[in-house]
Amino acid sequence: ADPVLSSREGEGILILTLNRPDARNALSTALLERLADLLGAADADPEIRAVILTGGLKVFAAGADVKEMAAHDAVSILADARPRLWKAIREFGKPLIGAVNGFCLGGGNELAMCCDILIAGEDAQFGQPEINLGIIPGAGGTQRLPRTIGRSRAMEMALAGSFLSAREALTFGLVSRVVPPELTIAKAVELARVIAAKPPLAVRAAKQAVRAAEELPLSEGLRLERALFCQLFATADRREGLAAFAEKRPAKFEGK
Ligand code: DAK
Repeated sequence: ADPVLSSREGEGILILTLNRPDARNALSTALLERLADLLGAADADPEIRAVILTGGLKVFAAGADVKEMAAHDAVSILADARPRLWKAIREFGKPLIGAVNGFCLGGGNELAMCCDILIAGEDAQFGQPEINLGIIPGAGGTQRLPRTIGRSRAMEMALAGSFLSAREALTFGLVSRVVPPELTIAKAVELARVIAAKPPLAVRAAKQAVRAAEELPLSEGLRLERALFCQLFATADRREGLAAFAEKRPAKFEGK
């Protein structure tokens, strides 16, 4: 079976569904490869304006495929294909909205943190249980969690393996909304539709700038913001946006 299902949802929206239900959507190398390929194709397809990533209604992902990892030794793990795949996933340039239900653990939580906006179902549970396996997070968990929810809570997750409920994840800023589980995808689609109607070059620049805030010192981040802001003055969509405002009509953006 295809480890990631892909479907179009109306104009400009793609839904990617992790599809290894028997393994709680564990992130096998084959799954990550397929996901990286699909995101690469979506990035290059001008028709696609936003992507939704979900594991369906029961589980987001139970982390790396533990059975596959058990086959690695200290040398083969160095040549592991997965870091390259994770990098490709992180570099997706269009809006990526996660719709998370059930367990979102280990690499699953790290994958959720690759999303730009997270919608959680009330039953979602977030954790980094790698410590129980004698390892630590390997796809950014120790770096992104403290930047997102703060050091003390990130330490509790990484050292004690504590889980966060959906409500806690909302309070701590890991997710932006909590809805009944059956509405996570609908809510993500609603947001994706709003974003899909915005000028795509400005959307891409906004994502790049906000993401850079996780990495750059403030002065460099402000410089990047300024450069991206000025670049957008060269776009037809910027002229259209300002003209439409002056003429009191809705803007028609073309991604140019
Ligand atoms: N990998 C492989 N199979 C898994 C799995 C996983 N992570 N999680 C569950 N499964 C499989 C189970 O083995 C079981 O298979 P069968 O026995 O039916 O063949 C089936 O899914 C159903 O699992 P359960 O019977 O356990 O189902 P429950 O609903 O009772 O429990 C659970 C669900 C998610 C709470 C539980 O399965 C669980 O605790 N799973 C393991 C969670 C975990 O430890 N996750 C962290 C994995 S470490 C890296 C990047 C990333 C990472 C590492 C390196 N690089 C780029 C280098 C990430 C590491 C991790 O994520």
